[in-house]
Parts: sequence; C-alpha cells; structure tokens
Amino acid sequence: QAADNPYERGPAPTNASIEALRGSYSVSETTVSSLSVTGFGGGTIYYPSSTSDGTFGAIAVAPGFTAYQSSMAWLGPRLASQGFVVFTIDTNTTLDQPASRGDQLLAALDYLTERSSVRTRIDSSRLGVMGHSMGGGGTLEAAKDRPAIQAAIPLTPWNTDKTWPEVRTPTLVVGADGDTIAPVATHAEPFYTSLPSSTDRAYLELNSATHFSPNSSNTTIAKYSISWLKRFIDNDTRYEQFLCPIPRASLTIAEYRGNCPHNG
Ligand code: 9J3
Ligand code: ZN
Repeated sequence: QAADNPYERGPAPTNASIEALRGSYSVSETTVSSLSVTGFGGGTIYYPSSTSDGTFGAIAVAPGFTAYQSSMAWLGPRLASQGFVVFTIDTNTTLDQPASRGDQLLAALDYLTERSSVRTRIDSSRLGVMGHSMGGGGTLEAAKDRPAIQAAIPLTPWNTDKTWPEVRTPTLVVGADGDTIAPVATHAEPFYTSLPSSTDRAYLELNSATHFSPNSSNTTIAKYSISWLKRFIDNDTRYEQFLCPIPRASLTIAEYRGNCPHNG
C-alpha cells in the first residue's frame, strides 16, 4: 500500500482490471441468518480471504421491492475481490418501503462493524451503501440519515421523495434509459439533480438497459461502482482517471453527468 494513503488496496488499476469479472483478492463468504440479527433480514457477507493487507472498507447492498439478496448477489464477489467487505442483505419483508430499507442498510452496517464474524477485518469509518430500486431509494435515505457514510450508489432507484439536498455523501446515481418502473425522468435524474452541487456526485445512465439491469452481472455498473467506491471509501485517487474527465456516451453509456475533478 502507498505510504501516502493507508487505505489503498490492490494493484494499480487499469480499464481491464475494473472491467474484469474478478479483482485481485480471493473471496470468502459467510451467511448471516435472519434469526441472528435485528433491524434487517440477514444476508451474505463476501470478504477478501486475506488478512495480510490490513482492514477493508465495507458496503451494504439492499434489494428492490419483492426481491431478495439473490437479486444483488453478483455484486458480492465482484466488489469484494477488489478489496471490500460486501454485505448483500434481505429486508425484514420484501414489501418494505425505501425509508425502511435505508434504516435496514444502516442496521446492517452496524451489525457488520460491531458484531459480525468479520468485524476485525473492517475499518468502521469507511462505509458505503448501495441498493436496487426501492433499495436504491433506501440508499439515498441511508446517506441522508448518516452523513458519515463515504459513498452511496443507488441503482435504478425508486422513491416518492424526489429531492435529496440533505445528502453530503459522494453519490453515483445509476439510471437505465429503458426503465419503465422507475423512469429516469421522475426518479434517477431528479435525484441526481437535487443533490448539492458541492457534493461529489455523478449520474450514469445505462444504454439499452431496463429497471432490472442491476440484477445481473453488468460490466458498466461494476466498473463505475468499483471506481466510485475506491475513490471515496479508500480515498484512492488512482481511480479518479475512470471518473474524470466525465465518461463519454457510448454503446453502454446513454449519458454521464458529474462534477470533476472530485473533491473527495
Ligand atoms: O423496488 C422496486 O423495484 C420498486 C419499483 C416499484 O414497482 O414500486 C412501485 C410500488
Ligand atoms: Zn427530499
């Protein structure tokens, strides 16, 4: 790790390394029963097997309405292999609304850092939240409620609250151009636009994508999520090159907006 950044983990990134199905760390996993926790519905923790690189940042991931942790499982090993502890959770009920999902993400982070079997592997000051649809709405709720969270990534987010001026957490909002359940014009775009311009923020609109694109392995989601989490949870400026200058529209990116350079 670099002497000037104690949180830097893994080798210098390349476009190939952030697009790859796996990063440099072998991944272990452990199941957390809903019966053993309160405040959320249990889940699966994916974490780097090695303890020789020190502690890691951690991320809780919430599913959407009627969905389970399995709908986000691909992100577990994909992100953990890059050097994060990743907790894909179930919610108390699959019908829980975004505000509740936000509270459950925070309960999951507390469990992860205070009680889980991997708590000594985690730097409890370096935490992030992600989620799909109502879980993405919950991601914004969690960041609003706990400004110490260092990165937030709502994926095709859904919420009745359209304005997020309270958020201070660096936030990457991911929308899908073909989303008819949480259309970007009434969800992802106003969520992004309402974030304070003084906050590190970005809007990635996936091309030829749907509301459910975040539910299976997706290289565009992965590469920008990895870069965002590395940049803001690990303070790893080696990843700034993938975020700034703003990525251009392409076969996979319908639109990308953001403030550059990032302040961290
Ligand atoms: O989590 C989601 O997929 C929410 C989208 C939705 O159908 O909300 C309507 C109640
Ligand atoms: Zn609001």
